[in-house]
Amino acid sequence: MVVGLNRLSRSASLKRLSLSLLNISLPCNQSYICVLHYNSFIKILISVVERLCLELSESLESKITKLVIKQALEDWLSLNPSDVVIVGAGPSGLTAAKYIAEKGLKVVVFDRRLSFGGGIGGGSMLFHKLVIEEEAQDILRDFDIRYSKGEDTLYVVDAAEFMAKLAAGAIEAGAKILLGITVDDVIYRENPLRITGVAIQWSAVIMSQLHVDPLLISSKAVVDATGHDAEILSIVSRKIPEFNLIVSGEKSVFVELSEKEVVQRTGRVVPGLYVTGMAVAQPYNLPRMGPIFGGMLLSGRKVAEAIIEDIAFSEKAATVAKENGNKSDPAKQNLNITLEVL
Ligand code: 48H
Repeated sequence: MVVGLNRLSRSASLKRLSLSLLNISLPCNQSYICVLHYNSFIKILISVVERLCLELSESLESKITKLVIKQALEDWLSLNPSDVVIVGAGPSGLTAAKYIAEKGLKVVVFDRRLSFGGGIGGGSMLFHKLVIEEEAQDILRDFDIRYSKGEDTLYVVDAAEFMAKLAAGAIEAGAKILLGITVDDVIYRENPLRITGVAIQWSAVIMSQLHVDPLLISSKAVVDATGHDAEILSIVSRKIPEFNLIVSGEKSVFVELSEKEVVQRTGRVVPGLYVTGMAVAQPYNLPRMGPIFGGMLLSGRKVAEAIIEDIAFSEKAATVAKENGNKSDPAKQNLNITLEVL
């Protein structure tokens, strides 16, 4: 009997559990036949209990799901509110994201597509090269993007490396890039009038034309980096007429003028809302420039500098206002007004 039980015994504790579960007590039968019966009976019991244990313990499938949801939710909770929401992960949006994030500000970039890079991936009429002017060479170096010398002051980059390294640079600086998310509206406040965040929706929901309410992300600054359509500016122009924002559209190609003017006009459009990249052409009726991307990089860096300065100023003003706490002082009142308008 003892020998028989030992031979079947895969795990003493499992066996005990099997027996106790079914409330079975071993009869004191010394016969070999009885041992054989016990043998098969206990084997079945063990396999039942093992199965039960397996089902009760956490499966790999459920662990995977738990990990994904838990960590995604942690990210989502931490990015609301954000310091800066950038709409569009094209060259201008990614450049802005890196320079803002490396100052320690919380930056999230939303792109409606499942990839970053915007118009870069298509290269120049699908040829995988893009041209960058000398003025933007230091930005290429900041992102560790390799380039080859072209003619005069023009350099050439490889499209795939360009988009991958812009995104890697932004991510390494601390920006969060979330793909497959469309910004389909803004949040605003009155008195003073300003943009205070965005409404977001899964692109898949929008594509399926289901009626699903969006979620809302608050931020100190929103950047329209949506390219040719300047989607966020168009929404604001259409839905909040109090801003008097006119989006007149871009003009036909004029490379030199466009590259210069896009950078010059980059910056704050209305309180809380900034524009960078190709979207700059829309409100200022500027020409487009074809496959030359230096202006996009310079514009991204410029909008970053403007936002960093504005946020630093408003934080400083808030500290001063708090420290003094004296609203009757006209100088401090001015400071408060400036703070609210930024
Ligand atoms: C979420 C959105 C939404 C939205 C759009 O077009 P992009 O590459 O933008 P830029 O300005 O950084 O670069 C422009 C450049 O690529 C270009 O087109 C040039 C230089 N053209 C010259 C010419 O003459 O043609 O990227 C914009 C990104 C895209 O990835 C969109 O998917 C995304 O924004 N996007 N994401 N919510 N509402 N709208």
